[in-house]
Amino acid sequence: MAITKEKIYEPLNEQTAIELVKTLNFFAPGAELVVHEIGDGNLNLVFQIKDLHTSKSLIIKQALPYARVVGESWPLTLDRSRIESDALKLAGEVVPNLVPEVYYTNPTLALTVMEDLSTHTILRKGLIARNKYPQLADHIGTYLAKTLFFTSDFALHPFKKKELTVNFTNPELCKITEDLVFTDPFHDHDTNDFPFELIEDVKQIWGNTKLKLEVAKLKKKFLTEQEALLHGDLHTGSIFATEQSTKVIDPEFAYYGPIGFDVGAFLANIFLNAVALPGHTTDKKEIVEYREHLLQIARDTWTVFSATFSQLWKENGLEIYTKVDGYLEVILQDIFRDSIGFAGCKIIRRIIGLAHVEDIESILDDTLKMVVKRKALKIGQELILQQTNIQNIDDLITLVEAQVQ
Ligand code: SR1
Ligand code: MG
Repeated sequence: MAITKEKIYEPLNEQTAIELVKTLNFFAPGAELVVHEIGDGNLNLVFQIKDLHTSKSLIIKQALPYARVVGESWPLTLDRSRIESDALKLAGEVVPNLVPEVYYTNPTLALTVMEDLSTHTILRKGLIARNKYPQLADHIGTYLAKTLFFTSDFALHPFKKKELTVNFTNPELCKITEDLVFTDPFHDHDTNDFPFELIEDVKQIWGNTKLKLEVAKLKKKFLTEQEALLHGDLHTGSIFATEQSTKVIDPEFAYYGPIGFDVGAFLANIFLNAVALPGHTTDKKEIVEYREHLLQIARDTWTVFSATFSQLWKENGLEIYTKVDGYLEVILQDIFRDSIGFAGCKIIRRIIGLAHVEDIESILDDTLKMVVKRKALKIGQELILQQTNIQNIDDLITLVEAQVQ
C-alpha cells in the first residue's frame, strides 16, 4: 500500500488508517481490525485501531494542517507532529512509565503511532467524576522534575542544550499560547469567548493596569526564557490516569521555555476543577472531602517536584554553579513564583478566552456556572497579583482554599 511511501501529506480516514498499520505489520496477517476516529481535542485526528481476535490495539495521532476546533480558516503547521513525537521520545528516556510508548513516526504524514491508553481515563473527566488518584501527585511531580531538569542547562552540555533548543523551536504553537493565554483574555479581542453576564468582571480585568503589568512580565518570560524543554500544554486533558498509573500525552506545544509554565499549567487545572466542584454535586461532605483531595494533589505535586528536582540537582548537576550553596533555593523560589503567576493566567484564559474547560462548561445550572466563573476569575487575579507574596506551597493552598469556598 502506498501511503507510507507518499511524499506528500494527506489526512487519513478510517480505511487508510487500517491500510497504514497493515503496511507497517503492526498486526498479525489474520487480524480483524476495527477502527474509530476518537479525537476530541482542539487540533488533531486520533484513530484507535484494535484487533478483535487478540484485543491488541494502538493509536494513530495525525496533525491536520489547520486547528480542528476552528477549521481550515486557521492554518497550523504540521511540524507540530514531529515536535510531539520527538518530545514523547525524549520524555520516554527519563520517565518511561509516565508517557505512552512511541512505535512509529512519519513527519511527512505528520503522524505518530503509539501505545493505546484506553485502559486509562482522561484526567479531566476523572476529576469531574470525582475519582481519586492516589499516585497522581507523585507521578506528575516526578514527571515535571525529571523532564524539566534533564533538559535544562543545569544537566546538559551547553552544545546539547542549544541543539535541543533548535530542534524544539515551535513558533506557531507558541504564538497560540502567547495570544490565547497571555494577550487576548486581557484585552478586548475577537477570539475571546465569555458570557455577557461577566462583562463587568471582564472589563475590570481589562482595565486593571497593575494586573496587566504582571501579565506582561509573565508573557516576557514565556517569550524569552529558554530554561528547559516544556510540555507546553500540561492541562488535565493532556493526562491519562488510573489509580495506579499516569501517562502524560500531547506535547505538541513543546518548546524551550520557563520551567514554571508547566508546573503552573497543572496547578491551574487542579484549581479549576476545585472551583467547579459545587457545580457537580450538592453533597456538602463530598465537596469538602474532594476539595481536600484536590488541594492535597496540588500541595504534594509541588513537594514531590521540588524534592526530586533538588535530588537531581545534587546528583546530576553538570553546570558548575549547581555546587554553590543557596543557588538551588534561588532557582526553586523563582520557579515557584513563576508557577503561581502562570497558573493565574491559565485560569483566566479558560474563562475569558478561546477554549474553555469541561470542568466548568459541563455545569448544568447556569447561575451556579456564573458563580464558579467569577470565582475562577478572582483566583486567577489573586495568583497573578500575589505571586511574589506567596512564600510557600502551604500559603498558596491556603489562599486557593479560601477562594473556592
Ligand atoms: C486552537 S488551540 C486552543 C487550545 O487548545 C490547546 O489544548 C491549547 O491549550 C490551546 O491554547
Ligand atoms: Mg493538546
